[in-house]
Amino acid sequence: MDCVFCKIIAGQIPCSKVYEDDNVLAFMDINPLAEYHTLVIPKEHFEFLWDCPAELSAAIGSALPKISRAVQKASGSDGCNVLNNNASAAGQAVPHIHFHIIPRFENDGVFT
Ligand code: DGP
Repeated sequence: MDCVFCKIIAGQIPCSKVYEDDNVLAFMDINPLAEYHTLVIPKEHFEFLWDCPAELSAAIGSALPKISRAVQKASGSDGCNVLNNNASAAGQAVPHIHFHIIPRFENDGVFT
């Protein structure tokens, strides 16, 4: 197993866990673009979003609203970006599906 996120799921690499259910794990990004930048991943390994089965996609989709609300409350942010970089051409560095939840504040300049 050479996937860093699978190692986090297996407990072989520590993380700051913020949410967990049967299918999904969420934890703080090690290289945050903003405080409380959170990653949401399926526990089952798939490299690309377009390979994610419907049931697992539904589990991720069900978790994202509650995790983004928790991130918003913790950070006090005005909004957030929820985004998936799918494949290297789109900026995917870790080959395990993940969604970024990035707190945003008015005029914070994180993304132009
Ligand atoms: P992406 O470019 O979409 O593949 O973003 C990968 C993100 O994963 C990046 O923001 C940093 C984060 N990351 C990489 N390795 C680790 C790790 O070992 N622990 C945690 N918490 N985050 C990691």
